[in-house]
Amino acid sequence: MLRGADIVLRCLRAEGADLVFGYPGGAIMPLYDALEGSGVRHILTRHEQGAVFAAEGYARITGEVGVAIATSGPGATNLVTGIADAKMDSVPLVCLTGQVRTPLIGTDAFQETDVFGLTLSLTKWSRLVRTLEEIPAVIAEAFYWARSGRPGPVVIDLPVDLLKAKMEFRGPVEFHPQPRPSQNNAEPVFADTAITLLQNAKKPVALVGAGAKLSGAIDQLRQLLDHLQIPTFATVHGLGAVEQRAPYYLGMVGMHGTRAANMALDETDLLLVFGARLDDRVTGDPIRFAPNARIVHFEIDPAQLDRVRPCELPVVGDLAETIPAFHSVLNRAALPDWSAWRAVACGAERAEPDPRGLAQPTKQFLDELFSRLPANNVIVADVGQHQMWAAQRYRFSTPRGFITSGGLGAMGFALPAAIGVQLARPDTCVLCVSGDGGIQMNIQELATVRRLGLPIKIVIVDNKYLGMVRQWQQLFYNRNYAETDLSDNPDFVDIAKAYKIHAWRLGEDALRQWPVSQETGDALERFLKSPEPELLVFECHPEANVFPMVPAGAALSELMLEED
Ligand SMILES: Cc1ncc(C[n+]2csc(CCOP(=O)(O)OP(=O)(O)O)c2C)c(N)n1
Ligand SMILES: [Mg+2]
Repeated sequence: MLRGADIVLRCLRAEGADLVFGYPGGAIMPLYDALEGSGVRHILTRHEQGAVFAAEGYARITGEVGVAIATSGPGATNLVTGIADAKMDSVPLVCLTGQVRTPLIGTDAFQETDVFGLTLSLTKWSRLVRTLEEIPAVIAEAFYWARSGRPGPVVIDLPVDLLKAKMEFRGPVEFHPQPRPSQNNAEPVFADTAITLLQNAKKPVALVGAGAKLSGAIDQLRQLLDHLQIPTFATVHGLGAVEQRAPYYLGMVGMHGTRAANMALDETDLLLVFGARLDDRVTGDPIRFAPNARIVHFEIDPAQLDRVRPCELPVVGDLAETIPAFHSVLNRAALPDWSAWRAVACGAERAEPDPRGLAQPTKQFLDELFSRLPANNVIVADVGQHQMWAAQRYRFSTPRGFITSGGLGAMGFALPAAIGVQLARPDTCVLCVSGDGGIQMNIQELATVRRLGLPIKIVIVDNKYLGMVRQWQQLFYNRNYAETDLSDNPDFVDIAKAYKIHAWRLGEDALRQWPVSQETGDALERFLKSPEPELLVFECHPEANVFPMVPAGAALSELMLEED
């Protein structure tokens, strides 16, 4: 005979979830009572939002399901932002929430919230558990939906009486969904259409999104791109998927993408999309998006197709299967010579100029820092200007090496996510790049970092503003910097010290000398190599901006370049 709580933990282990993140409270106490000896390692964060972001960090780096646990009511509501984030960025996540006793459900009991209803539109699947007996099947199904197809978050709401009740446990079960007719692309039609489209294309391009890394089809994708040799660019979540040194690679596309990538996307007549949903940060004004392009869309989630306009050839399925199928079709056909187009799109005239303007020292600082990272590194960025600068300066070919809240854009993501990443990859150099605004949204997780002794390297790009919002105020709201001034920031070095984390400060002046002085170089080297947690406050010019920039609602061709 086992308690419901013991059964939950046994089932978690059966799913491979032996590292979980959470925060206890009344309705989930039986689960915490059962933790010891269960074989499940629980990481206590200092806020449930920290737990869910840490679980996401773990899931984003490993591709495995992340698990977050919270109590009912306020514990559960604190998970909501992370659930929404996981949905937007296709992160496999199982959230376990405690619930009030079954007979009290619906009575406005103490700490009762309708978590099921609250998260319905944010989850792939969710369940309020009603009987003890169904627990093994519910957990198996939850993990199945979290990781299957386009991954995403699920919620299991567990009434406390069921966690305490006992039953005979016959072991974990497996979930097998009803077989559905497959959406296989009928091979002959697919092959004919694909070949015709490519043979008629004069300016083809490839756009790589998160789906490329989620499918694990990196080698297959790189082989295909090497074969095609067409101008290629990535979304923020596609960074690292394409070999950086490939001569046809143009970097990031979209609102803060490179000029070359945005111009090629504006001019193309055939757009191959690999696992990207084409949201407005990538398309600019959807009406004027890639006006001459026919679209071939490789995508696992049919709901993402035809968002901007109908695509000529939808290729629905796991990219690990559809890319090789497409490649073998191409091997049968003679492709046009696109070298002249490639020379224009990838030519020196469109190359990125060296950093200049007020953001120059910050960009150089990031270049200097990134160039000193060991090959085995992961960058976890928060949300704002620093995030876009980090994405722009990212030069690695590691598919899961740049982690950020892209779809939801949730400030406060980076520090707790870095905790999940570092726990999953103890030997990796994890660099957390945050803003002075975002760090304060989950700064309490410095306690978690310290307690676990995680050697995370935290950089705060301190511009004393909610910089990204201030940039929009400067450019589009007549410099009315309403409520974005953070000049009364606390001293982050002192704060880190209070958490017993070594911290130091670097001014822009250190970057005016180029290359940097021996002293600065040594200090950065020590920072990155330290076996302990470290925090560095980089003082960024308050009015530095992120360029290039496609203003919201503008076409990609209306890109604003660096101010002089
Ligand atoms: C939770 C949350 N609240 C508000 C926003 C809106 N927002 C986007 S960027 C930004 C400014 C971030 O400031 P900071 O962390 O200092 O980064 P910076 O842009 O200055 O580099 C804000 C407020 C958001 N993305 N997430
Ligand atoms: Mg800031």
